[in-house]
Amino acid sequence: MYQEIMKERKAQIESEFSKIKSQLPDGDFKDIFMYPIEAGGKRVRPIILLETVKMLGGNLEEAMHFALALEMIHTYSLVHDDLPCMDDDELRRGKPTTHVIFGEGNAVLVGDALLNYAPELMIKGVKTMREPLHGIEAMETIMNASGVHGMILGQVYDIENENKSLAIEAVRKINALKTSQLIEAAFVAGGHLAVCSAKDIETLRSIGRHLGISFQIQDDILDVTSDVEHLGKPIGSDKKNMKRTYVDILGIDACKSEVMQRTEEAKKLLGSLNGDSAFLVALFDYLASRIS
Ligand code: GRG
Repeated sequence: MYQEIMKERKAQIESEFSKIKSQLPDGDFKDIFMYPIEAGGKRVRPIILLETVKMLGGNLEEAMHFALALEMIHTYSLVHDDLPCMDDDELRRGKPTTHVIFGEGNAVLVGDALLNYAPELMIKGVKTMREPLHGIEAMETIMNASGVHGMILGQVYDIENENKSLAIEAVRKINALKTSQLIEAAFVAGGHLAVCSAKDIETLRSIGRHLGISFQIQDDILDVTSDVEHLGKPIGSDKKNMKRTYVDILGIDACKSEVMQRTEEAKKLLGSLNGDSAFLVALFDYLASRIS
């Protein structure tokens, strides 16, 4: 059941991206722009947003604009993060990175274009909504989470601290911004779109925080235990980029146990919300044991 819904949601998201592609101006940039999106990815953030909306009884058609926008912002961050001036990585989502195929200039522009397309898409969504204010709140959530108070700030701290021997608190602070913010935004934006109460929004934020932190811890674990075929990106990249990780500081066993604890806490909080949470519970379990 979980696998089927996951497959169905991914297929829906891919099909919406194909529609977007068909509306782009003809020319080489159309394929360049779509390259990192079409390279694949788990689509975790848009699926969380859509399934949160579904669980809380919101409108899935309206939510799709926001889900696609979130995936575009996430994808831009990966394209820019892989650039030679940042992490300088050559493989992502199992394919050569955008700058490797199309050059650095194009990779910068693809990232810029994805980041610009996201609010264009959300504004289009808001205009069709019966209750546009909730759409604006969802959009505000996503844009704040990815900006100077969120993911970009996390990336700034990450660059500042490369090559430094950080304490666990600093690693937590960087990752709470760099990774957790977009995952939290998926839950909170979903909550706004489903018009839920302020109390439920805070519960969704806490769920997102637990899941976002455990997502990054799991990423750090996989960076030392997995392989390039499963991950679709080089392993050991944190060491190459001289970054302190949860695994360096806490060790693998403590990391695994924190992933489990946070996943259980997120499931407990989910249970306090109204609606059928079966799919999200299964998704949380998958994320805690993912191998890619
Ligand atoms: C360049 C502004 C800017 C930000 C970059 C997100 C990020 C900040 C860098 C990407 C590198 C990294 C390890 C980020 C941590 C978040 C993370 C684990 C991203 C990978 O997300 P997945 O596993 O990737 O969902 P797919 O490919 O499945 O979408």
